[in-house]
Amino acid sequence: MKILTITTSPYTNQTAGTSGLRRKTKIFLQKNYLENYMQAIFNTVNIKNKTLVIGGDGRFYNLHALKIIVSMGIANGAKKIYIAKNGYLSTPAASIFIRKYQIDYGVILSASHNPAGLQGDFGIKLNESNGAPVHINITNQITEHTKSIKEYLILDNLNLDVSKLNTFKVLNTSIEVFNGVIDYVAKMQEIFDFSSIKNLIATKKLQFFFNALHGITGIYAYEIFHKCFNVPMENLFNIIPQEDFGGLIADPNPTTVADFIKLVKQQPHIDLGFACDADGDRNMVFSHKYCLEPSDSIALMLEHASLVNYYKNVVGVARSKPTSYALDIVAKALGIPCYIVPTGWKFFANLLDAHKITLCGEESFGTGSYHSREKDGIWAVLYWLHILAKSNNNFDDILESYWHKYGRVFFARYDIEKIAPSVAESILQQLAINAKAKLQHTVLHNYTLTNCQQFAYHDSLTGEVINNQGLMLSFNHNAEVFIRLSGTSTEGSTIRCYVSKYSNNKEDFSIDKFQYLEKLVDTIFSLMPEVIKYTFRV
Ligand code: VG1
Ligand code: CO
Repeated sequence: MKILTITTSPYTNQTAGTSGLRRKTKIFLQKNYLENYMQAIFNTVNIKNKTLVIGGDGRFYNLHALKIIVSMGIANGAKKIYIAKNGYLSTPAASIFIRKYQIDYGVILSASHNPAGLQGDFGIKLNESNGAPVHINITNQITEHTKSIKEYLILDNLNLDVSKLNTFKVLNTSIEVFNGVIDYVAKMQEIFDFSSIKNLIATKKLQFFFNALHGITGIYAYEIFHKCFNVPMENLFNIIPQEDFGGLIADPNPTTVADFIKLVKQQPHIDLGFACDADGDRNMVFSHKYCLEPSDSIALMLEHASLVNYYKNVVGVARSKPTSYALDIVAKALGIPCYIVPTGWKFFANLLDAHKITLCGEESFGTGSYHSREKDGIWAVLYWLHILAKSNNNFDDILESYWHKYGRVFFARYDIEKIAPSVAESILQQLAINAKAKLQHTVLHNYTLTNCQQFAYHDSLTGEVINNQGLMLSFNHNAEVFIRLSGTSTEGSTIRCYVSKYSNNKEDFSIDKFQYLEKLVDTIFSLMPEVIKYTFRV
């Protein structure tokens, strides 16, 4: 077996976004595109004598990419490479595995909730030894390396079968094909009371449908929901991972899984529906009556944390800036600090490492905790099942009594997609100018703009200041809007517009959120009239 040094030339578009390098699959299929990026990673983090774990969400190109990366890892002198069987490893399971076995780096092959297949997207995420996405400084160094890359190292003709558990050695590198489910399930058993949940289901106090949308969570759902809790197979949907997610959009939100929500509503014996995204770090929870707002989910997890032994002592909580301030309200009532960070899980990871927080979440259907350094979809489902097993109330009662106690923060996100990047920039610049001109004036519908400023994050741990993370607009009537550019889109730019308004009037609680927010949405869009033609609500 020979190590080859292959001459290459740089690509100019290898800058990672919110969560790794995400591009159209066809871009990744260009000559040496993947190899260049991986060598830039290995040049930055120097994998020689280090350990690496690799796996992904099962999308198209995963196995091919996995073989290239393992061949390059060996050629670059890795001490040991752990490969998930069939290449199947969820993002949170990767994080838990890295932490458990003190592995130096993790490569996760996924573009998360983005569509898969030849016409879809592919992506690479790099995590470090704490299990979290690598620090921005490392990502920036990798990008710098991609600009001047001239050659890469690769082992010629590696014979690799990842369909069976196995250990063997290639040159100086040990290879272990491992089961990507076992350690994850063990972690969940450590946190949650499996026998209470099993009993909840056996006594028919709660029946649910779960939808893996043909992403990676099916393999975890089968092991936990079916094998540990005896949930019938017919309650588990799309649990076989498929390269194109069976044509589904593996991004659970009320719009994309509308058919699944309809299906659950047609079954009187089914109480709840759950779904996860392709790489298993997002979750969605709904009943016949309500779709749980992720901003409420994290607030409720905090409120009921005392029901979970593992979370008896919550030291603090955190949310991303776009997420509604429902969490702040509960944290304040409990006397617990609440941190507000920019979008992207790496910011939570720093706070988790420093033991400043125990639970954290974002509006984009992601919640997580100290147990991992990534958000965790199946964990969130289990958290809800555990709460329901330990409490005397059903899901709707829990949600309604929480609104009655604290008030409800109505929240919605509007995505303005596929805009030419220069147009998106100019829309945001113009918005800032329009907003400044309207400051302290009524904009529309009795909404007065009371404050407008860029969100800057002051990292209390490192002293770093990260500027320009989005535009914050405050209005009277307890209304807020936050606007930023997405860092995960692969087709033009996406502007995300997050709208929220608080009410403690009980009569309001049952109103549809889009109806409740309609006038506020009109108001904000009157400050950026160009976007109306693109808008998509989540
Ligand atoms: C989106 C979400 C963000 C999330 C990120 C990664 O980023 O808004 O909350 O952390 O995706 O999630 P952006 O930059 O497009 O808004 V995932 O499930 O891709 O790993
Ligand atoms: Co994801």
